Amino acid sequence: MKRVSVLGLGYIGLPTAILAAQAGYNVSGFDTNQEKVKKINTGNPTIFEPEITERLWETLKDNNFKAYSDLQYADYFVIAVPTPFKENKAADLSYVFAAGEAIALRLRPGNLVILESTVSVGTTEKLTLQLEELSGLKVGIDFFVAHCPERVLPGRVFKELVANDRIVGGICQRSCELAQAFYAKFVKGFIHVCDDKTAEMVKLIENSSRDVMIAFANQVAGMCEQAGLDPHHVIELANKHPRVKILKPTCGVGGHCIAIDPWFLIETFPQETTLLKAARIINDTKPFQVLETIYTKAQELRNLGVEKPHILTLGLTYKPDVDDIRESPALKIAHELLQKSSLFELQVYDPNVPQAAISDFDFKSPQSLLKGIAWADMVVVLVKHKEFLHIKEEILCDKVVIDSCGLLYDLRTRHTQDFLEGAIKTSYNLVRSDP
Ligand code: SAJ
Repeated sequence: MKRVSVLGLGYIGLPTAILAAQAGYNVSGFDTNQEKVKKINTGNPTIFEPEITERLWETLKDNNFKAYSDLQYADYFVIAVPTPFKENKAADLSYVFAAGEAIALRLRPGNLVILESTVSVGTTEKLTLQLEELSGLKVGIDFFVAHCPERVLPGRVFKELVANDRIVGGICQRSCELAQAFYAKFVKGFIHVCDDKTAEMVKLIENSSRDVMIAFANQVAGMCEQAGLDPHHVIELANKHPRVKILKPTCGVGGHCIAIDPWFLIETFPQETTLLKAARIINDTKPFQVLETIYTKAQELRNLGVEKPHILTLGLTYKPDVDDIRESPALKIAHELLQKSSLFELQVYDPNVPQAAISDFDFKSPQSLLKGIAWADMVVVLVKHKEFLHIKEEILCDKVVIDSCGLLYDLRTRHTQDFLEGAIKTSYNLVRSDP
């Protein structure tokens, strides 16, 4: 049985390790966080992702997977460590090279090293040089390297790890073949082969293109608001055109990918990335625009005699239906509001985020969504979690509602559909009961 060692047991590394184990590899996971290693080995996945707990339990029970705080020997090393940016937005690749250092000490002839983390163009080559220097082995002869960027969407990881096409960027032809064979055991999507730099560029432009498209949606929202139009309705109608697919405006772009990866390109290609930079600025400004609207509406309430308006914000995560609050614009907005406690009372509600995850903040939360809404003068929808789609619009009618992500539009559309379906059913009954 081939051995796989996955470096970094986070949102990508752990599901990849579990899936590889379920596909028949003997997998060891490596993470520098000993607490995490302990938890994973006792069946606590430490992250929220559909199916993860059951799958982790199964692999532990079958002895196909175990986490370690020291790197194990393997046939395949898969690097899935974070690649954040520094204060000055330059890529911080230190975790990748720390992983390279650890692998070099365990590298054996025939091994394949796969870099899954998102990196600047040219990093796979630098990693290869580091491995050669530290191990004394020769790439293409003794060992092999490929960049195979992950492309899964948090919340759908186990589906997308299997179904999505993969890009395999080998440092040489043999590296491509080996990496292709490695993924073929669990990937049903097509595995496209190219060189390492092409794979790096592909990954970075995927996320940058999404950032640019979201910036466009956010600018559409700004124009519609000025014109007194509903941006969600306008976008839905524009998308009826066969070649238009505008994304959705929200309270900003968060997470650890879309808001970061364009900077890797801006750093490397400063002259060719003016559009990317503009998109970054538009999307980073969005939470402040939402805050401005909140302040204006709170002042209007004060003018009406509501001395300290009660504000309830809905959602803290970086996007709907996940528990992840990293780089979350919603959290940023709630945190800013918390600093203004002399101006209003704040409560925050997010069904997906456990209290422990936000213990650093002094947030107050209502006992339930309905109690929170009943308490509030103003409801600010920051994230459109599934749970909020069950809100009855009537209970919001005496509140100021600031809706940054189109919840109200969805509620109305659903009500209209219910109404139409009801009307169709009624007329059907009438026809049937007509003698
Ligand atoms: N967002 C909007 N409007 C939209 C869609 C998203 O404002 O119409 C916001 C979300 O609210 C969130 C941010 O963008 O704050 C990012 O969310 P996302 O769902 O677009 O993407 P991520 O960051 O969860 O995952 C992305 C995905 N990349 C692409 O869709 C091109 C995923 O496939 C990548 O694997 C992942 O980045 C990654 O790890 O790079």
